[in-house]
Amino acid sequence: MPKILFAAPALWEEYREALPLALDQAGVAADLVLEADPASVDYIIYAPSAPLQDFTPYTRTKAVLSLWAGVERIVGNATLTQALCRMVDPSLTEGMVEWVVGHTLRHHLGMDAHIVNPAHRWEQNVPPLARERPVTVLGLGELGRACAQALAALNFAVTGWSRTPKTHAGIRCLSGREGLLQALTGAQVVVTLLPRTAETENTLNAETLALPARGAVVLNPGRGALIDDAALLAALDAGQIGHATLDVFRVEPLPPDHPFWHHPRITVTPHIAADTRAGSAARVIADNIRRSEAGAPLLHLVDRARGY
Ligand code: NDP
Ligand code: OXD
Repeated sequence: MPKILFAAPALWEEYREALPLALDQAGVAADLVLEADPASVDYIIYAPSAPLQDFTPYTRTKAVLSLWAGVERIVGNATLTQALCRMVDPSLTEGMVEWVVGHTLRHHLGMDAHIVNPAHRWEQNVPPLARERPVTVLGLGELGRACAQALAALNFAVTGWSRTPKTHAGIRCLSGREGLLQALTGAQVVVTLLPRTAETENTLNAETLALPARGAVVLNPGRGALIDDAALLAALDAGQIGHATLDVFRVEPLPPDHPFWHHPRITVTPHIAADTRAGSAARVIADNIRRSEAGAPLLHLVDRARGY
């Protein structure tokens, strides 16, 4: 019977019922523990809050299973030689699609002007149709692709950008440095859904923030480090960027004195764009353990060299 160490004690309350149920439903008889002799552990369930940082003694561990999609806080851990799997979960994707579509529609339809209209102005500013609104999604992975497809289904003129070339119906797909410049040029909404790696840091900077249409909106549910904070503030102050809705930050919780809290054209959401929900995440973990125990390849493996 495999031994599974749940190494994220702060999350145990959320998972204490969901995990045994999911393991049972997957047909996996396992010993699920909160503490164990490292040499006896077959699988580790991990979150960035986990106190466990030295994986050296976990000599028989077949996989470390992250409850988070983004793995930048573990992928560079030199003691981690075991396989690392990240979270890819339909509920997480669904949540991200809702956040991205919701915040895109807010700006597309100009909702703010009607929600806050103390002078009761009758101003008929009719928005263009979605098909006339170019939206660029940086990152065409599990989350970016689903968001791009949902926006395209609403008729937005969607461009997606990724590291390797892609083809997705209804989406103009670009890649590479030249592709980034093309993808950003003239965009009216830019969504950043890249992982944080050495290559993606400051993807939006003074140079690239100058490319979208004047007054464009930036939505960042990816990671704070994808954007150069000072360049974003300068672009907002200059009117080049009209609004930024930010869910993730270099430091979280966002410190109370951070200028993002106080800027009139920044909306802060507190890293809630897509939550990992225990019920569905437990099923993903249980299914991966079932596969591994049956000798099938693990799903959602992180490529350590790539960093995501
Ligand atoms: P994936 O790994 O599935 O996709 C990543 C995408 O980014 C891929 O299309 C990849 O390209 C592209 N990419 C990576 N590096 C580069 C690069 N150097 N240049 C161009 N494109 C690049 O990740 P997910 O879609 O599952 O998640 C994306 C991120 O979303 C996570 O890493 C995490 O940071 C964030 N996240 C935020 C949440 C929130 O609540 N705010 C919740 C969950 C995740 P290619 O396809 O060619 O490999
Ligand atoms: C994640 C996140 O990476 O919540 O899962 O940001």
